[in-house]
Amino acid sequence: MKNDRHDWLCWLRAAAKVPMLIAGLVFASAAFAHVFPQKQEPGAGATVASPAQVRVIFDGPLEPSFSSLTVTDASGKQVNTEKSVVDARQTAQMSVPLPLLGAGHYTVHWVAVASDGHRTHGDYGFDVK
Ligand SMILES: [Cu+2]
Repeated sequence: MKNDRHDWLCWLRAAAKVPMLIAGLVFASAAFAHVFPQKQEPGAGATVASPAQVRVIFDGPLEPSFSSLTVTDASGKQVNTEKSVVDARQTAQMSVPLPLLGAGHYTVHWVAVASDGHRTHGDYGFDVK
């Protein structure tokens, strides 16, 4: 009887670990599937002379057809006239060429679709002096 009870408790202890294990796996796979900016040029919050382009390097490869960068001025008007492109060789890198920008605050909106289809998005600002 004593042994039976011990086995039951061991089983219960082992079973209690299963949800934690599943949660850990889900978290790990979710973290792996989503890409986020690692480096931005110009940097977030930077004040620069009118940049020729905005370039964002992500922490994983991007799906070129669904990922994008758009740049808007302080009034919300889009200033990039050309579409952003994902670098064919470095697929974690995306850039958009810019026309000459006047002084002011600009916002970069990024949409990053990872190669497995997971989508993340965000924005950040920089200033042109
Ligand atoms: Cu996802």
